[in-house]
Amino acid sequence: MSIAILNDEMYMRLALDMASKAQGQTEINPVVGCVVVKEGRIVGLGAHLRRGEGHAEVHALKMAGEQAEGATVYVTLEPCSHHGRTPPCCERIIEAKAARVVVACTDPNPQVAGRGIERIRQAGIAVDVGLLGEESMRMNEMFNKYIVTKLPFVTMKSAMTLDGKLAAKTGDSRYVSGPAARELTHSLRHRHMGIMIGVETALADDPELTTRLSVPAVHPVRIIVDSSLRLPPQARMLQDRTSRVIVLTTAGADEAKRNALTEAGAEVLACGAGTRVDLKLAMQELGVREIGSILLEGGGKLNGAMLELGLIDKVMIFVAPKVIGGTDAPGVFQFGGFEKMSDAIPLREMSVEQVGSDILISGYFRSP
Ligand code: AOF
Ligand code: ZN
Repeated sequence: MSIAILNDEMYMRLALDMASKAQGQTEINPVVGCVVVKEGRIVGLGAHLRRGEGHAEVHALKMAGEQAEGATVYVTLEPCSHHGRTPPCCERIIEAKAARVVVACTDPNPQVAGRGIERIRQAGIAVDVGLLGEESMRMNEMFNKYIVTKLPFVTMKSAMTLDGKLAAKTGDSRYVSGPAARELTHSLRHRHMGIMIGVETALADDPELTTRLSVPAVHPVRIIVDSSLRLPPQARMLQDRTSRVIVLTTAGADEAKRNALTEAGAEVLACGAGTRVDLKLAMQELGVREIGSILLEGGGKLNGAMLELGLIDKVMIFVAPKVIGGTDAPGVFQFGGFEKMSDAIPLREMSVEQVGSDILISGYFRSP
């Protein structure tokens, strides 16, 4: 094990580590970590663990008590300046008489947006901004989008063969990727507030769409795109009561089917009056219901429709080193497509890693 050098970066990394472990449990709130250091000793640690409960700085300063006076406060996000569910953290830091504050990145929340830092500086406390800022921003990419647009951040996760197929020509897809990739997928379910699939997948697999790991984890809200309400009220996801089920449909959907699904515990949401679900409107409706992030585990058609509408922020595609063939076997994105290669939608900020026996390609369709 390497010896960590005692410096600003080491303390900020500790704060970031604490924040990262809380990903998936703060709902639409960011993950934030805070470390208070006085005369070379850590005197306070804190993280924001749950929406509605204490912010990271409050926990860390409480632990530090009187030792916070003259201390350095490391925090992964700009201390808030607004009265939300908790009082402003910038005031708490000023009251504690800290000597210096090191902030990884500013808070994009329009209610904060630089005011927290400004307020602390006005009180005569030195503030340094930007240390490990990129990492902190990435960690809160879902929050960063939602807090500004009120639209969910959509991560599309898929697994394909070397020839780009989601399944065999028979529809069999158990399994494209190996156990390590599947384990990672369940961690992604824990980290997103919602999981979205199309009704075709729901009918073919009757999935539970829960988070299943070796330890207990948070289950996402299950969201099914179902224009003509073909989801049966007996579907497994409507039996287990582990988390909500939202069925996105159209205004013209059959009333009796709607009632049957509602009776079975689903929330049925009409999105648009056309024959297909208006996916843009659906994202707005889910945003209004405070679903700040969605893991899209769609079939090729739903992935294609979401992509064409520019509704996918991030992709994570596992490529399994095997070929299944089949001219009609479904591909990862099914849509009309473009005439020229120069019109192809580029993946930005791509990263590649090996996960078990598979390759994971991640990147963004829009600027993060
Ligand atoms: C901080 N430290 O640990 C967090 C912050 O509903 P509330 O009162 O919890 O406020 C949520 C907002 O506060 C959130 O949108 C973000 O701007 C900020 N989160 N700020 O100083 C923290 N979690
Ligand atoms: Zn705060």
